[in-house]
Amino acid sequence: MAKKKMVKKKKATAKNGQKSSKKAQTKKRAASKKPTIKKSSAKKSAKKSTKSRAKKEKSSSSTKNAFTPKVRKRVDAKEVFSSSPVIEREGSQIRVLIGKAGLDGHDRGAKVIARACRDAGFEVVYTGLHQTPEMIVNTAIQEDVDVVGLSILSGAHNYLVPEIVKGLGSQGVKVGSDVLLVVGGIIPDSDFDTLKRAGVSMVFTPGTSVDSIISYIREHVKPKG
Ligand code: B12
Repeated sequence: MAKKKMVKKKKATAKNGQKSSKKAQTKKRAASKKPTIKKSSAKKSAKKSTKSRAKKEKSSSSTKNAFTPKVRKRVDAKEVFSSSPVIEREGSQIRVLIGKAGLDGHDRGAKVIARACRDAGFEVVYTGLHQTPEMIVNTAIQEDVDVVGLSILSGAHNYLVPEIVKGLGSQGVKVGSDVLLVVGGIIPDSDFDTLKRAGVSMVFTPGTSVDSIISYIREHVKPKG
């Protein structure tokens, strides 16, 4: 039995030896077959990958720069409308029209300003919602107001304001000398210049204190003489 085992062991080692020698041979062959080119290509590819990574990083950093939002400085309405005119009024009280032109229903601001003007002792005419430019022009002329105040939150100011200015002009009322035109509501500062050129004296955006609006009107509508 012991002999048999020994024989088996010997056979096994012989097999193992064969195997190991085969392995060694294939390794050797592989090593001999593994040409230096492969090694160098590996190096090259490594170099390539580092280069491409650097490129990617560069491009990603450049794209980052391209898409980083630029913080734009907000324009102060007081700076743009610094040279506002002063209107001379005939009556004893300042007469103000609060107009809500357009199709939207944002009337809260208009109502707040109308009430504040009334509390300040002004005579106030509030048009109510959904007025056309023509309706506002007619009311302003009929009521002989000193101030035309428009509340616009719909985004249609660049259409509505010039229409109203044109309508008043066609009836002989000059904006900036016969009446003071002020606008309140959602007005992007990029539109301030356009509105100024149209004849608007001042723009009041959300958050403006009611007191500062009243003071502005008082300072820009003075009794005649
Ligand atoms: C309340 C509100 C509503 C209410 C309106 C209630 C009402 N009866 O007024 C409801 C829920 C009905 C509403 C509906 C809609 N709304 Co809305 N709404 C608002 C919100 C949140 C506040 C407006 C408000 O009342 N502010 C309080 C008042 C006191 O402030 P104010 O009006 O700005 O007034 C101040 C100044 O602007 C200035 N002022 C205003 N008017 C005047 C006039 C004069 C003469 C002067 C001197 C000064 C002055 O003085 C005031 C005091 O500081 C604004 C967002 C915002 N932060 O402004 C959106 C906003 C106005 N709504 C908007 C939109 C899109 C709508 C809808 C179209 C939404 C929809 N898809 O349905 C609808 C339209 C419905 C309709 N039929 O019109 C947009 C408008 C976008 C634009 N212009 O490009 C806004 C800006 C929201 C947004 N960021 O997108 N809305």
